[in-house]
Amino acid sequence: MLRESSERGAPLRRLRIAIVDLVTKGPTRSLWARVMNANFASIMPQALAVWCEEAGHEVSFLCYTGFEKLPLEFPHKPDVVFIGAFTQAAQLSYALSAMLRAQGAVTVLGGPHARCYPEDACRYFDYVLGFTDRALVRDLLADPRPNPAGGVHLEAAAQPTALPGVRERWKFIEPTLKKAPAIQIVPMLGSLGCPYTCSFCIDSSVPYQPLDFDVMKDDLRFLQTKFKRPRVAWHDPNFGVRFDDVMDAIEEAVPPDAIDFIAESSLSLLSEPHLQRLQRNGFKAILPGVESWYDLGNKSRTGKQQGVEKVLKVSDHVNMIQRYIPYIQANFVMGLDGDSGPEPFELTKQFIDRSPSAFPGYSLLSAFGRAAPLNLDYQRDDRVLGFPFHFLNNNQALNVKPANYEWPDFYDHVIDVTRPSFSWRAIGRRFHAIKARIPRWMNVVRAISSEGFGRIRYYSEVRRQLVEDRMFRGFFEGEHDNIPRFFLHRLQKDLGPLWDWLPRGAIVHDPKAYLKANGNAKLTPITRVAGMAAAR
Ligand code: B12
Ligand code: SF4
Repeated sequence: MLRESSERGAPLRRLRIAIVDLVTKGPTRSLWARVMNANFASIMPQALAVWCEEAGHEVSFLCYTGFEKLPLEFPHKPDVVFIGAFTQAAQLSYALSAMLRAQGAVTVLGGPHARCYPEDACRYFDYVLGFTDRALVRDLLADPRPNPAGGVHLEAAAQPTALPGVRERWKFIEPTLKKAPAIQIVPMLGSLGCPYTCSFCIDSSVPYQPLDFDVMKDDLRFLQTKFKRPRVAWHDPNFGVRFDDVMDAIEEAVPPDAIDFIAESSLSLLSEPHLQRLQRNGFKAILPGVESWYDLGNKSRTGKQQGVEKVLKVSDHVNMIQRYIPYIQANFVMGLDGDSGPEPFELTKQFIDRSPSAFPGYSLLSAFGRAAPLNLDYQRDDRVLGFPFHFLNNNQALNVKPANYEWPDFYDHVIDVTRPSFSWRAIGRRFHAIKARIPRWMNVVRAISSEGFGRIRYYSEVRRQLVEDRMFRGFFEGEHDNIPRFFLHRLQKDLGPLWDWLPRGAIVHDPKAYLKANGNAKLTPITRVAGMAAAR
């Protein structure tokens, strides 16, 4: 067991540590990705890098945006590699881990995938971390041993109470932002957890906790020394829960409207007086969650109002926000159990018509393993399908069988709402409804890139295969568990040279692992793979 030297606090063994932030799941050429991926980097890998250096280790840091060459290369042969991954990058991370372990490194996975699917990730990593704080990292690095027979799942008792701020993370933020050619956005965090309890959300069971306001103020001042006009994206799950405290801190730290801010906030927090204050302080983009016309009324401040009534209310609210904030993305979840028939989709179209300036962010309902308590119900009802993780990014697969739709009908509706949302008419209306130059062009790029046009093509192809290919449809119906070639080919293409490193069995997972861990399952075998992937 290695121990820290008592004299200088330096570790007995200085480790070479590589930290990889997988912002995306494979190579890309999309214009949107080119402009934005580096701006979607995570805070935790940067925080981890600070902690590792503080503990005396040598750190190399890499943010993978889809434009770097695969397999990734590091300046020195690392002893330990930390990988941060969303579930969509699970297979990429598994292949990387296999390659690095073969080269003698100990591998550690953290991030949303590790939190949602620890059982699966332990099959491919030496360590899998849930909530992570400085003490956990220090303990792990005291004696990082390989665990070839199965990874060790470690987690802190709760979310950390403090994280390194921008000033400390700058060394790792700067090279990441060099990869963003047009606009650079610095990630910041003011709070963790959320007081709301939306049943599908990973933070519905994590207590709300603000982070240190003094660190926040210092970071904002620091950024003014780095950019003429800094841009900051708040990664808080729900920004502004303690609205006055956060605004007081911003106002104390920097002059009004000195920094462009972006935040994800629920409509219930966006009252007119709050918007006036946000505008005064430079907030330029807000991403409220509408989610559904039939559920989650408390979050959008519409109480018991549903259907058309809610559309009118939300639409008026969004149009009011637009008077203060130039860029709005309204988020919707499609496939929730409260929805049935064409009406929810028709209502979304009405909303688009009534609120032409808002960019609609559509997500397909996704049950990310342990993310939300609601997932236990889906698993108990045998409704969760084993789509490869690679497609679980809120838009390429809905991994819960819809309660009230046949699959082709569901996709018809999805296409029916996506098309008019990204038609040239809608693009034009959005463009003219917004005065500010960057937001109006951002919307055009998003619509004509993978998110708009790309998704219409993708959903149309899925819809076609659902009606023409019995085997494809059977997988969606849960009649068999042979993953369709459509998905396998895409996965192979995305992994490129790393495909050969993907361990046997790593394309499939047990969609009921969470339920089984809770000791309440009708046991079914894990998903199998047919055809070419059987070789994995
Ligand atoms: C901010 C945010 C974003 C931002 C910033 C993303 C980023 N790179 O961090 C933006 C808007 C860009 C974004 C995009 C997406 N997001 Co998002 N996002 C969030 C949100 C609201 C907060 C996450 C956060 O930063 N929390 C603060 C950190 C400090 O806490 P934490 O995430 O709990 O992390 C703890 C541990 O997991 C661990 N940890 C985290 N990372 C790492 C890394 C390492 C190496 C280690 C060791 C530990 C570790 O330490 C932390 C402290 O305990 C969450 C929802 C939520 N309420 O949590 C969704 C969430 C993470 N997003 C989600 C998804 C699906 C996406 C998208 C795929 C959506 C899309 N289709 O575009 C993309 C993917 C982007 C990408 N980088 O791959 C899912 C992820 C589910 C999953 N298992 O993959 C979540 C959980 C929302 C949900 N649907 O429930 N997102
Ligand atoms: S308000 Fe947002 S962050 Fe909070 S529980 Fe609901 S979806 Fe999650």
